[in-house]
Amino acid sequence: MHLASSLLGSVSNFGSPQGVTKQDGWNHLLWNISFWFALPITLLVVCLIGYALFRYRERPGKERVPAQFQYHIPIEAAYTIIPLVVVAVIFGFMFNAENQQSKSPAPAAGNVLKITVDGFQWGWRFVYPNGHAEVGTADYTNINTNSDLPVLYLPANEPVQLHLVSLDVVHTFYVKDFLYNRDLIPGVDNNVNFTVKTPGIYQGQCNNICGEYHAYMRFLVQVMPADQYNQWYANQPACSVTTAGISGPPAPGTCDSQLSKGFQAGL
Ligand SMILES: [Cu+2]
Repeated sequence: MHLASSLLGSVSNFGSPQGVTKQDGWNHLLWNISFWFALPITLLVVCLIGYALFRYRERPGKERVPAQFQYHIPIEAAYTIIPLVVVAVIFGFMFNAENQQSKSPAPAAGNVLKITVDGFQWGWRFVYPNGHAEVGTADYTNINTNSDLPVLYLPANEPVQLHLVSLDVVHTFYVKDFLYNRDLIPGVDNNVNFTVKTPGIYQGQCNNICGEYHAYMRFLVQVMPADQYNQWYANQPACSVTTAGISGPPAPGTCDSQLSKGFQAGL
């Protein structure tokens, strides 16, 4: 029953997750628009291939060289201009979706929760405003368990800003249900702003091949109602560290180093 309903859900979204943030509507729209462009083009191409395969199949006793044409200007113009227009239109929607998604929360949104996300080979560290850190390194022996992944705890229905910092190579913060990802690039300040509407546990992962154990660079996002989140946060002492994973935690830094970019993973 659950499988059937989730299958139905993904069919009605053309295979996309539903999305759980306030900002993902633009990406959802982009996905749907791309689908409606792709559908007729796919049908046209498949039908033409099918027609050519059938109409010009080899038949015994019918050996002939097909008629030879070249320089058919109207056809060449059409198959150049139409794809350019399609790509330009989709690019416009993509440009808009990215701009909308990247907009910072309006100043009126008040106190935005700011969390620093450090990515390193191969794990994550989430640092909260009081210096509390959730750190996890890959469990190189088991890719199938979620029980020892680092967890990013977030309040639902409150604006959140993640400051994405790479401690070594390029990584990508990707949560499928947010319909979004953004790179962590050494030396580049990347921020991502969103408000998650639906409490729940979501899977995240690095989405950029970043070395031998890239595939193990996973994390969880646990989104809680605001009061539950506040209770959790109140129980995290300033500068405390919670670790996950089995390959040993990064060397504990001072609170200042935890809050700075210079933190070394120490693996
Ligand atoms: Cu990575």
